[in-house]
Amino acid sequence: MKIRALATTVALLFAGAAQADVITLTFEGVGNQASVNNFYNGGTDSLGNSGTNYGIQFGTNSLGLIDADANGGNGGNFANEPSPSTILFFLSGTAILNYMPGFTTGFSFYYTSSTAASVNVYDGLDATGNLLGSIDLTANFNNNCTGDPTGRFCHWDIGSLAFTGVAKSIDFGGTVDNTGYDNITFGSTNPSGVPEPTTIALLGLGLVGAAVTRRRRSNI
Ligand SMILES: [Ca+2]
Ligand SMILES: [Ca+2]
Ligand SMILES: [Ca+2]
Repeated sequence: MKIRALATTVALLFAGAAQADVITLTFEGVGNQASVNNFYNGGTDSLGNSGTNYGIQFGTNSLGLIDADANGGNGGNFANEPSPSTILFFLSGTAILNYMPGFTTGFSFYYTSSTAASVNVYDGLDATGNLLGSIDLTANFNNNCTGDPTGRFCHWDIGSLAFTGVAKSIDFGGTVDNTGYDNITFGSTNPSGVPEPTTIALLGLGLVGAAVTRRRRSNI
C-alpha cells in the first residue's frame, strides 16, 4: 500500500457489429489498495492516480490491488490476471460501480474467488432500482495452477450477462479479500483480454506479507 502504480493503460476497443463501443476497465494505474473512486470518472483514486474518463465511478469499498510480484512483494496474492498487474477487490462491503449514462446489451468480466459470489446489475445508481440481471459465480480458487511467478489466486473465469434495459450500476459481490475482478467490459458479453500463462503460491487474495494476512485467511 506504500507504492503507487504509474502505468495508466486502459484498453478502448470497438465492438464490430454491436451498436455501442465496448469499454474495458483493466484497473491498470489504480494504486495498491486505493479506493478506485473517480479514477475512471475524470478524477482520481484515493492515492491521486487518474485514468481515462469514462464517466464511471466506484464506491469507496472498491479497491485496486497490484500483484505482489509486480509491486516489490507488497500487494495481491494472485497470478494470471487478464491484464497485468492490477485488479479490483474489496475489504469491506462489496464493490459497487456506477455508470450514469447507463449501458445496454451486455456486461462481462473475469473473476477469481475462493467462495461463491454474485454480481447484480441495476437500473439505478448505487445498486438501487430494478434488478436487471444477476450472475451467480462459483468458487474457482485453484491451487494447482502456476503463475507469474507466484499468486495462489491463479485461476480466472469469465462471467457474463446479457440483459434488456439500461443499467446504471453493478454490485460486485463475493467475500472480502477472497474475490477479485478484472477486465470489466461494457457493451459486450465477451470481456477483452486473455489470461496470461501461469503459478503457485500463498495466503489471502489481498496481502501476501505482514500480519494483516493472517487474520483474513480463514476462508482459504
Ligand atoms: Ca501478474
Ligand atoms: Ca502474481
Ligand atoms: Ca488488470
